[in-house]
Amino acid sequence: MSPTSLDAWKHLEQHRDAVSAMPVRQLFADDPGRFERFSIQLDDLLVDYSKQHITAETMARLADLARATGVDAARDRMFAGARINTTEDRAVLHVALRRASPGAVLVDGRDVMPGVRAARAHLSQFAGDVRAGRWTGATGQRITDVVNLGIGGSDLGPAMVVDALTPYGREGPRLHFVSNVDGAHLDETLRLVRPATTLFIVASKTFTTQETMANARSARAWLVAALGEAAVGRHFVAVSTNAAAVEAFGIAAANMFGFWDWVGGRYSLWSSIGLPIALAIGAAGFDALLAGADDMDRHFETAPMAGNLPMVLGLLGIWNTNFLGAETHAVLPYDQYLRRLPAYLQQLDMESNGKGVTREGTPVNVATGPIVWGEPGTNGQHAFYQLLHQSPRLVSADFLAAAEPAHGLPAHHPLLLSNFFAQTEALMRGKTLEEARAELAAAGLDADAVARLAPHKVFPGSRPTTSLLYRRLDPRTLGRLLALYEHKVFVMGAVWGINSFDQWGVELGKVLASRILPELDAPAEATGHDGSTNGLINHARRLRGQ
Ligand code: G6Q
Repeated sequence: MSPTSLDAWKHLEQHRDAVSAMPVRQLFADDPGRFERFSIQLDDLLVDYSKQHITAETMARLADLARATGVDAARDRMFAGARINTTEDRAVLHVALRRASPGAVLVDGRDVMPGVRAARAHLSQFAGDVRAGRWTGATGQRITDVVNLGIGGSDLGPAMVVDALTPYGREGPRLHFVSNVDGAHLDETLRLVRPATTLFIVASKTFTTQETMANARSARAWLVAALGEAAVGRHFVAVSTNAAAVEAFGIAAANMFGFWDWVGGRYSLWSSIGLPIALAIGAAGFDALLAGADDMDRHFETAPMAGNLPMVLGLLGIWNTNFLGAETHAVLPYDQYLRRLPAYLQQLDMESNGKGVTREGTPVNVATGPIVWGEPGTNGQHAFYQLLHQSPRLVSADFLAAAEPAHGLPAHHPLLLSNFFAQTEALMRGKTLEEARAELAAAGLDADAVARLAPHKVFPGSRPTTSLLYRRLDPRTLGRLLALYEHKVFVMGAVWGINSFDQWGVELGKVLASRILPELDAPAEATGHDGSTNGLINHARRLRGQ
């Protein structure tokens, strides 16, 4: 059922006009307790959403919507291992991968936890062996470089985490991530490494993905050309759920790290797909990442609605997307180490919630998953922030920063933080025409110049932002943040009543590409598609000398 037919939804629509008429700066002036009211602190992690365009009534009505759409019950079904991914008939249990507390997690009556613990032990042991030089290449040399060959969920999570935790990985091997089927990606990476000291991880849940298999075959040929066929076993390991395909590729079962169909690709960095993370920062660091995520899971499971971070952020996402009309959501880390976070969240959010029908297959009738984008601050300030400040479009944004830097140039940090705080302040406050006029007059401009320039200096303000401020970007904090975003996406999907865990849109492209591939080198021109697609294939054939 579309949520738009619920009374709770209609009440929010009625409420919107009243709230929109009140600038957020006015709401701050009227309520000295606004920051305390609309911020949540979990240990050192502060989430301040008081600059959102909301009142206490907005939050109460959003909570009504969460109750009416059964978000609590949906969450409990996920944690209990129910098959909530109905179109693929699968449980959704990435939360089991980081679970620290004892006790069974059942899927169809079978406890998955012994398998989870065994897979984690295998991964820890191997990561330790490589890092300590006990696992060497075929010539006995230490592994200095690891190349992860995977795409989508088998790339974005580990690549982002390894980058984010760079200061924790200085003693481990160098990590490289090759995802694109464009040969440039693998070619340029292979120029940086040497066969005798390089380990390849073929990371693919299905072990059938065209891009990953093409990169794996080319990497294997490169290695064999230098060290011979017998070296493959020391230089290739696999992460997959498909043991038969892994063995067919020539990787022994002992060198395969498994996971399960109840781990979705974009939720898989907590599984063996996280092997590059453990190699980079060590098994203890990977465990700390999982522990941070587990902390957030417990919070999501138990905290009351008003103080529950994923609930609050998810409901604010619904408010901004469906009631205030924000079509896009910017992720703006004031943390260079989180430069890949926007790309990671793009997949997490847009692949999960970019859906048009409810779980029952009827139209949702409202916009779903926002378009997620972003860049680290302060770079974005000198590029696209102009639009955030003055365009008639409304963009919601998350700002993130650590209070303490993880790098060796602490004198830069106040510069970074002051920009973060100034931007959220400016986006919220804006500048009225009267203020712009007064400012220009005070600068000594004549009346004509004031009248001419003032409209260009007006900022609407009330641009909704959430600020996430934590002590330090360490593995545990990163785990908390990523689980927070996973559950925020869950809450939004549950309100819309959609299946956040399938990805039929991804599958369509995979099927069509494999149909076109042989046509590029076939003897005859392509005729079986629309005029444009035939034209493109045939032009490429001519340019390639066919
Ligand atoms: C993630 C998606 C998708 C997937 C890739 C790689 O949720 O399903 O991004 O992760 O298509 O798939 P394999 O791991 O099977 O190669």
